[in-house]
Amino acid sequence: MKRAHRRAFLGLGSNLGDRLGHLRAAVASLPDVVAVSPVYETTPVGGPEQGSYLNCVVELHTSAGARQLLHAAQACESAAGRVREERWGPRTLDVDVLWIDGSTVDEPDLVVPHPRMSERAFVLVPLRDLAPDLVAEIPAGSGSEGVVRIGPLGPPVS
Ligand code: GSY
Repeated sequence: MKRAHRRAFLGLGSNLGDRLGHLRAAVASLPDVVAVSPVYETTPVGGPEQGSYLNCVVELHTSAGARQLLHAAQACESAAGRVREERWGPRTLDVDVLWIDGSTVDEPDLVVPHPRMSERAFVLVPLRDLAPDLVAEIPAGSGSEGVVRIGPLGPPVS
């Protein structure tokens, strides 16, 4: 039976190389994107000392399941030349499956909704732009003072 289209959100972040270019290329290659939040420059959360991130959130209307979305996310990360070295360390591109309407997954390599999304202003602020119904508040201590709106993502540069 064909699966119905569901609303889903992915979080994107980059703090190495052509940060905006990595975000634009990922959004262009992801399936079923219906909306893209503004881009924010954000203070790194966790990990070693590292450069600031650009973050945004995309909304999909998709029949893809959580694992298919994880594979699409990992393909974007590979295309951006991501090398998995230090946990929480700097990266050309990070794409997280944040939330899928009506879907929960709890597996070693994939947890949906994303377990830390409600603690991270760099996710909550752009997510609220697209889905105010999902973000009741930005909690104090989530780093919102380090989240600065840059503007729209814009198209990939060919
Ligand atoms: O979890 C995504 C990668 N990441 C980020 C990020 O995207 N933005 C900010 N501000 N800090 C981060 N720390 C990690 S790890």
